[in-house]
Amino acid sequence: MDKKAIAALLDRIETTGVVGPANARVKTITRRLLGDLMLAIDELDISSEEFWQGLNFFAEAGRNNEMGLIAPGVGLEHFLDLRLDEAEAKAGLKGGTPRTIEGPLYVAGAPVCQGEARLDDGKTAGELVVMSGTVYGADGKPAAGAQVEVWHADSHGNYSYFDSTQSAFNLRRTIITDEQGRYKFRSIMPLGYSAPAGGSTDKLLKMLGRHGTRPAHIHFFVTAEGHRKLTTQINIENDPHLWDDFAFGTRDGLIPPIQTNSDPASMAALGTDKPFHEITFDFNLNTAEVKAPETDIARLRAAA
Ligand code: MBD
Ligand code: FE
Repeated sequence: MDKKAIAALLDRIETTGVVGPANARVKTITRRLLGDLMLAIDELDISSEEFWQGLNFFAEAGRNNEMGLIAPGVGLEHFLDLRLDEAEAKAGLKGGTPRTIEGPLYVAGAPVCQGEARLDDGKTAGELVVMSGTVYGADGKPAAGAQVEVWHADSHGNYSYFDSTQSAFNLRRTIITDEQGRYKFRSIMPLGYSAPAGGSTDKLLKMLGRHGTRPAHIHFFVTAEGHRKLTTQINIENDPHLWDDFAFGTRDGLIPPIQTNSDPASMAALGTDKPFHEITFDFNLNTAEVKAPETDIARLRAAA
């Protein structure tokens, strides 16, 4: 198709039916994305049938509430991380715990605990895990009173709230670090999440010949006064999908070693007669005094 005809149509779309001032940003983005789509339709010779199938795919994904799952599944959420990394590097930021995708399964309003927390409700089956560490500020000193929001899946890969069989805020807490900047929690070992079978994400991934499974992981938001918000995860080492994550969340520096503790006194203190898993992981935050895009990202999130 004649590129000039596309440009002329885009001009006409912009100027037709104007009844008031436009949002300039929305206008720019709309023109660009529409134009790129028209070019793609033309150059890939996308048929009318394919066009309507595509449109209905997104409509269905919206009805299924899976748009937030398709974004990480096609690598777009990781792309946003890579862009932020580059912006921070350009702004001169060095070090700090690597960020990785938030994903669509955070729920605001989890119970707040001081220093320590138990994440599981005691009814959720799974191997016991104890995770602890220190939050360090940009000055290298422990950050007391920092907020560690943690959430993860159960041993079937399901998240409370989205899985209505789990109790409210199961495997979700907000932990405030103690005077030494430390946090600690006990929970149960998660399993990697999989995109719901038969859903929009699953359908797309199947057509791409890909699976929709993540390796086991634990999510964190770490916030402290004067620091950039850190969105990250740790992975459970040795998961078969560790470097085969459909959502591209695994990163070097986010795979702590996991120890097995079979000390009888430690086991007894936790009320278990089985050895348990121990993870130590520190978070290093960056200063807010930097000219880089905001990391406390506003987006629609679930709230109980
Ligand atoms: C998850 O648990 C997740 O973390 C992401 C990024 C996408 C889907 C499910
Ligand atoms: Fe997750």
